[in-house]
Amino acid sequence: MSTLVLVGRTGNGKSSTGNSILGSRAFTPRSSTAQSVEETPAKASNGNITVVDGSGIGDTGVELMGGIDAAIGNSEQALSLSERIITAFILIIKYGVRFTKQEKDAIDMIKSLFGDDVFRRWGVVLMTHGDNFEMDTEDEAITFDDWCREQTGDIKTLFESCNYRCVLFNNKTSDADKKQKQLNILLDKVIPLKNSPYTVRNYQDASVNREKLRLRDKVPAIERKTKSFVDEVRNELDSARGSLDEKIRYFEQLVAKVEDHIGQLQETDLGTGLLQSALNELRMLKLNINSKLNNANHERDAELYKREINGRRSRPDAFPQAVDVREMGGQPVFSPQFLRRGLVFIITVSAVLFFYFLFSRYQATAKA
Ligand SMILES: Nc1nc2c(ncn2[C@@H]2O[C@H](COP(=O)(O)OP(=O)(O)OP(=O)(O)O)[C@@H](O)[C@H]2O)c(=O)[nH]1
Ligand SMILES: [Mg+2]
Repeated sequence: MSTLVLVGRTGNGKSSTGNSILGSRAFTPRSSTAQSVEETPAKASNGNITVVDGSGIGDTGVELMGGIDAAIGNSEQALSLSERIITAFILIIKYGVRFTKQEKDAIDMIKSLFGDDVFRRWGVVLMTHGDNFEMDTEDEAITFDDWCREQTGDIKTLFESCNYRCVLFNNKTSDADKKQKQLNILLDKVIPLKNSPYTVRNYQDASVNREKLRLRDKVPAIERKTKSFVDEVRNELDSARGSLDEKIRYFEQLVAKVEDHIGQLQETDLGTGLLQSALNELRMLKLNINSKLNNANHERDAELYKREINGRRSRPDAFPQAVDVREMGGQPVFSPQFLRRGLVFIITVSAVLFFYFLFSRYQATAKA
């Protein structure tokens, strides 16, 4: 029994390939003009082959209907339809179309859903529109295998990653032999993978990938929310009123609020670095508030000091203030001792001069 899950971008030919594998019209391919027919995975079997048409698994960008949550839901459904054992993931891409960034994004998306090594261990690249290949190589003797080996760039990387398990399908052919031959080539590539199929365990191992995918989806919204939080706090910061003490308390509350926000974002980031720019904005804001807080603290210290000095000057016992001045490294100029000693000095000098004057008058009178 083999279970094949067909994944790839919308319109690449998943449903048509499913029908070619099963030899019936089990799935409804879209008409060339219409939009996707199936929007969620569907399953059909024939004999010992089960095919899960993984509709919606591999869509990205504008094709991603219902967002990441829907894509993850589709991957869960594909796993449960497969009865939790998948023999191979068949990546459907179109032959003859440039391998674009969208194709690469689709591959990354499938890796995020099922695990980084999903193609390396269980992947087969199936190129539809084999009829175009036949037309393109009509005049050349080149096999599809040779063509694959000649490729360069991103598509080469893809082929290498699944060890050149590549198959070409023409879903439009009515040639029964051709149909059987291409199916046999596919099954030959799939059979060796049966030894170690993809299980629920592998799906669980990829849960971190899926969480990161969810996070990536939320980044723009988180950044928007952070920006409005930062703007709001900046406004509050600029319009802070009240006494210095009140302002300081307020700034401290804001710092705590921003730190709280940073902690939450760091947890949400899951070490991916996806929220780095939002985190940087918050860190800048924190620096900003801290610098205002420091200024306010200095201002308050200066004010307290001034108030203390003024308070002491205005008291009757203001002189002892001089002691404080000395404590600060200065010298007291008019301390009480200084004044007392000065007074004694002046009185003593005046007394000496007075007695000297009396003495000289006495001598002058005596001579006369
Ligand atoms: N010429 C040619 N057309 C193909 C081939 N395979 C698929 N198509 C056409 O490609 C279109 C899309 O094929 P679908 O099988 O509906 O593709 P899908 O991946 O199931 O698309 P969604 O279900 O919308 O995701 C249809 O018109 C098919 O007829 C092929 O091998 N050759
Ligand atoms: Mg389809």
